[in-house]
Order: sequence, then C-alpha cells, then structure tokens
Amino acid sequence: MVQINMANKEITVKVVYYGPALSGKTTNLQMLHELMNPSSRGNMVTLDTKDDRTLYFDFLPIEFSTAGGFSIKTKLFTVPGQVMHKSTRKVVLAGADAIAFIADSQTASASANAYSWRDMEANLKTNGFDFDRIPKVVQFNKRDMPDVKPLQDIRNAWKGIPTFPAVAMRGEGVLETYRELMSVLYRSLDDKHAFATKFGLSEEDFLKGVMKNFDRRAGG
Ligand SMILES: Nc1nc2c(ncn2[C@@H]2O[C@H](COP(=O)(O)OP(=O)(O)O)[C@@H](O)[C@H]2O)c(=O)[nH]1
Ligand SMILES: [Mg+2]
Repeated sequence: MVQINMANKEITVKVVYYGPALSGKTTNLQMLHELMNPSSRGNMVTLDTKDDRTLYFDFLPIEFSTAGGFSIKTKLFTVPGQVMHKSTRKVVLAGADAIAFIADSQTASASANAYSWRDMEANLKTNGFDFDRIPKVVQFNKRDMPDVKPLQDIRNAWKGIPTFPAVAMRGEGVLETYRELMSVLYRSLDDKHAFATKFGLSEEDFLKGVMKNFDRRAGG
C-alpha cells in the first residue's frame, strides 16, 4: 500500500511481478537491474525456491527523484509460481499498488497462465482488493520459442489491459513493460490521491524520473 510522506516529499510504492512458475519473473527483475545505471541501482535480493518450507521471493528496490523534488521509492517483488507456494504469493501480493503479470507465450503454457491469473484474482479478493481497479500490465514472454501463441490472438483476448511481447532473457520488452506498469500505477495513484493537483506531480515528471535510472548517458 502506497505510503506518502509529504514532509519529506517521499512516496513509497509496492509493485509485484506475478505469474506461473518459470515464466520469466525473476529474469525481468534481473534484466531491469542490469539495465539500470550502476550509480543508481540498489542490490537485488534473489532467494531460490528449493526448500518449500520457507517464504521465497525476489526483491529489487528502485529509487528515483522527480524534477519537483519528490523521492519515489519503488519496491519490486516477484512471487514464486509453483502451485504449492500459494500462501507465499498471498503474502507477497498484499499491499501491491500495481501488478505485472508475466505469462509464458508457449501454447503449452496456456492453462498454467490461466490458472495463475485466477489464483492472482482470488488472492487479491481475499486480501480485500477490488481486482478490476488494481493497475495491471501483462507481458507475453519467451517470444523466441518455436510454438507460441500469435500476438494478434493475445491482443484480442486481453482487450483493456496493456500487453507486451518480450524475450526477457535478452532484455527485450522488459523496460517497455516496466514503463507502462509505472504509467498505469501513476494514473491509479493520481485518481486516489490527486498527485497532479495536490502535489504538483505530473505523469510526465513521474515517468521521466522512472526512466532516468535507465539512461546510461546521464548516470555514467
Ligand atoms: N527461451 C526463453 N527463456 C527464458 C526467457 N526468459 C526467461 N527464460 C528462462 O526461463 C527460465 C525461468 O525463468 P525465471 O525468470 O527464473 O522464471 P520465474 O519462475 O518466473 O522467476 C530460466 O531458465 C530463464 O533463463 C525468454 O524470453 N526466452
Ligand atoms: Mg523466480
């Protein structure tokens, strides 16, 4: 759940990468980390899912500032996709301000994607969230694989939710997905907290701040 500290002009948000096992959630975070300016990136925490008795997730903090002097702290998490980690997913998902759903484009993964989407919906609802109102983007990863669902079918099926093709392993589509995620996040926060009118924080400023972290010329 977003935390707003007006005295320090500090905003903290939580973003979750959700999806079935092995769809590329961890890879997305690793690539974001790699694409970031060395000078502005924090440490990524990756915990393996070999022992199913503990809570596991990945965590990547991304911090940026806006022209208006706001400091935005973004906490990125991934959930473990394996069916048995349901309770972990529910905990990680709690308080999410926006979600990137990472689907596996391979036709053989269609039912795993659908299962994970329903699991996400159920988890959000038991956490008391309005599923339709939480900002979401969908990434169709692994476009490099031979037997993938055609992009046109995907776009027809996901009307109303932004979808992005990706080959996360090569970094393709990773930043596009993240930028749109931050854009839908901004609009949802602006709806609830009037960022633009009350705080003078525009979407353009917000996204400029987001993308500054990935401009290697600026940070060195
Ligand atoms: N072919 C292909 N493999 C990928 C791609 N993205 C990730 N992978 C691989 O898929 C496997 C699972 O990725 P991972 O990020 O750990 O999935 P997670 O379970 O969703 O976190 C790893 O072996 C990755 O290298 C991609 O775009 N194409
Ligand atoms: Mg993972």
